[in-house]
Amino acid sequence: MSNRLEQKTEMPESWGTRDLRERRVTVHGQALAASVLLDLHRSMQRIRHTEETIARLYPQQEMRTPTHLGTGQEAVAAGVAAAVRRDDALYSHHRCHNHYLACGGSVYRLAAELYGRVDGAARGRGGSVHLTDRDNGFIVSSAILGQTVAVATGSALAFRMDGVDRVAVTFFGEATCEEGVIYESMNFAAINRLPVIYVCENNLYSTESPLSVRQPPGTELCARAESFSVPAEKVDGNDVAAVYLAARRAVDRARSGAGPSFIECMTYRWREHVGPQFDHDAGRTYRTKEEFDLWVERCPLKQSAARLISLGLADEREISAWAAEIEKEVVADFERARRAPWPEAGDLFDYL
Ligand SMILES: Cc1ncc(C[n+]2csc(CCOP(=O)(O)OP(=O)(O)O)c2C)c(N)n1
Ligand SMILES: [Mg+2]
Repeated sequence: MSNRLEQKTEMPESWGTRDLRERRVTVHGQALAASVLLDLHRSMQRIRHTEETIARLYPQQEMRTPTHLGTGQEAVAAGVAAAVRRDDALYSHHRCHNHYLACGGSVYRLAAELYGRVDGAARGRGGSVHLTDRDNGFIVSSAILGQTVAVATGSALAFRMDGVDRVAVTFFGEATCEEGVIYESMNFAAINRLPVIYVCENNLYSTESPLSVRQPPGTELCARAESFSVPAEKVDGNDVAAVYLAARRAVDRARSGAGPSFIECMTYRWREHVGPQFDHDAGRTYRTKEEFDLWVERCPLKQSAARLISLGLADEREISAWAAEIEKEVVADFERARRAPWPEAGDLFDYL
């Protein structure tokens, strides 16, 4: 069975002609179908517009859940989710909307979860950090750092014991590399050649603490993974095609029985750690405006759009039209979710 992108059968008509989509292009020395780049871009647009809609509506105080937005980090989720199959198992952490959406999670069910409604991804009981969409392979996210690293490793062990060729993927922030559980997990996965992929989103900060106060100078997280004989790759986490290609290599390795991989994606969170504001608007100075501006300049969507244009796969007008179409759908989903019913009080103890 092919990966998520190659599995797709329907192609929206507004999204390039069949001839265009089937054209082969070369990116980072690899031949790819144009459809892959187009779909990766659309996936990031869907994430971006959903997160921006949350940021706009959050101050209305109707989403009563702490919310960690992933604006600026879309390429990691989109690139990795596209490289796996729908029957693989993906796990995430507190900054999970991007991963849930990239797996194909419904915007409406995410919005309903944030509003605490019964149609929410976790029936309105979990809030922003506890999403699930098993039909799309998004098993669960958890706010306890490192927890899903161990659980994903256990999933990979189950796949091995069942003799199936499924793979497990776990996303985590670089602060999880300061916890013991990841090293126990990688060690166990390496010894047992488990089909698990550790995806580290290195956005340089853990809440408001920079790497310099958390890791010794010269730390290379890939070297730590390699010390357990886990093949590791550091990629530009704002380049969606680079992430996709690295994830595909790791997935091929896992599925062929060659064991775990570690991918470190260098990226940056645009908004505050938790909540919709920008740090400098809130008067916080733990990051400089210059650093922020530099990373905004490296926007994953901007880079991807420039690539589509330079390869002749789309022009600016088309890309804006796709964005407008997606935004309209997202806004409609949020409006519908806001009007959805609350869970019944009598059901409170169900599903425990
Ligand atoms: C075991 C554990 N310790 C501490 C926390 C509190 N906490 C929540 S998010 C966070 C920062 C995590 O940083 P990182 O893993 O780099 O992810 P990012 O927020 O940058 O995406 C911390 C310390 C927690 N949720 N779980
Ligand atoms: Mg971080």
